[in-house]
Amino acid sequence: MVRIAPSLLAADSSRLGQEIAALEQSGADLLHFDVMDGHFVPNLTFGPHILKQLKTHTSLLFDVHLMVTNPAKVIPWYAEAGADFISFHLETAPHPEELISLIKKYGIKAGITLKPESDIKKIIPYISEADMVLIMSVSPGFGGQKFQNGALEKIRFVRDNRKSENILIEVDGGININNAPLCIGAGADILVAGTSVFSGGLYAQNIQLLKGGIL
Ligand code: S6P
Ligand code: MG
Repeated sequence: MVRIAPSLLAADSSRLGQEIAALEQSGADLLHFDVMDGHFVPNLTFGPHILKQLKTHTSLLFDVHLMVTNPAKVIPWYAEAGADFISFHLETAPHPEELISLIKKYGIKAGITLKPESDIKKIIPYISEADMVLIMSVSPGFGGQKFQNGALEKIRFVRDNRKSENILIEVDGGININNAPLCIGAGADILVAGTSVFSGGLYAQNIQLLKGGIL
C-alpha cells in the first residue's frame, strides 16, 4: 500500500513535538522534513538541531529533502542529526554518485530529485545506485501550490526505468484526494502531503483518504 509522508512545513511550528505525536497516532508512515537554504529556493526552513530534537518525539522515520545549493556540506549535519532518508537535487550536484555514497556511508537511504522543469532523463545514470527517486510535482520552495500534472508521466518514466521495486518513487507537492489515486496508479510508493494532511485538523481521516481508504 502507498505510504504517506506528511510535510512538516505545513505543521504548526510552535508545537512541532505535539504535531508529530498526533501524526504518528493518525497513521503517518514517515515524516517529510524540507530543508531550504534561502539560496537554491527562496525560503528558509529547518536546521539539523531541530531534526535531532524531533527524533526524540517519535519512532517514525525522517525523510529529509535537501533544497540547498551545497548538499555535500550539509549531508553530514542531517545524517548525524538522525535522518533516515536524505534526498538531494541533481541540479546542485556535479558528482551525484559521490553524494549517494556519502549518504549510504551513514547507513541512510539516498534519494535523488529534480525541479519540475528539469529533464527527468537526468536520473538515468544514477537510478540504480539510489534508494529513492523523488518526483517534484510543484516548484520547490513553498507548500500549498497546485499539483503539476506533468509529474504523472515522470512517475511512469521512473517506474518503467527502475531495475527494482526496491527503488522507491516518492511524489511531493500539491497532493490531494483527487490526484493521489492518479499518482498511485502511475506507480508512486510514497506521497508527501502538507496542506491536505493538516487541513481541518483531521489528520487520521485525511491520511486514510489519501491512501485511498473509505471513511
Ligand atoms: C515544496 C516542498 C514540499 C512541500 C510540499 C507539501 O517546496 O518540497 O515538500 O512541503 O509541497 O506541501 P503541499 O501543501 O504542497 O502538500
Ligand atoms: Mg519536499
